[in-house]
Amino acid sequence: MHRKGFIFDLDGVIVDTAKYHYLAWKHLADELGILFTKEQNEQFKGVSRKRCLEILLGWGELKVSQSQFNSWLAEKNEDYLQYIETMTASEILPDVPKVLNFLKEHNVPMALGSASKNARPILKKVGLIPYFTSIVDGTQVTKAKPDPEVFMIAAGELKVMPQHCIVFEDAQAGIEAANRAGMTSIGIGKKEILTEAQYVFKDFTEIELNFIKELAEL
Ligand code: B16
Ligand code: MG
Repeated sequence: MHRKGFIFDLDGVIVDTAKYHYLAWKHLADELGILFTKEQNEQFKGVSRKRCLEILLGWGELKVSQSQFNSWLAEKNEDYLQYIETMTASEILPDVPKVLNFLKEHNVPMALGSASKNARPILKKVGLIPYFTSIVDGTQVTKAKPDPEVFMIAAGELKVMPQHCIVFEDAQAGIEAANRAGMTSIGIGKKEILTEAQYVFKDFTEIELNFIKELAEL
């Protein structure tokens, strides 16, 4: 059994579904007459669907019944599902397969640690299910990032100690979750935003396999 384990966030790390989340939230926001910009969408990254709607309604200063809330939540998701319906492997972010294949070839266990309840269907669409020993998604997690729960469950399923896990994340909340779990945190995105990450790369094209090899202690 390998000592090290790798955990990947989904949206913004493996695939760019943030653009689809944005379009679906924008559609609902327009319908409700609430201003919603791409900058505001940044605050939704890594945040659960329910929490996103609470934030959106807060911006619009709207107070609604539970049943209305649930119906908007469902509407947003149905819209989002239409976008992801047409996803293919071509939407896997550049050089992600390079890293996944390398780790797979060396039998290093990998997990998915995502806040999304749609993580499994997305992984299926892009053909990446076979890479992961464990898939932990929004359906299994009770405490959202920055709580470390999602990554702790993943480490447990990989049977790797948290301090021997390496997490790839694009959201501030996700980096905080990884740090709180005592894991190595690797930010994918902007250094100015992911200030708490131990390492930051713009994307996977900047990551050399030698670096992965070192992290995996191969
Ligand atoms: P869903 P990640 C997160 O996925 C997204 O970053 C976030 O924008 C989204 O609201 C959340 O999943 C919930 O997604 O509505 O599909 O359950 O980045 O943790 O992979
Ligand atoms: Mg993400």
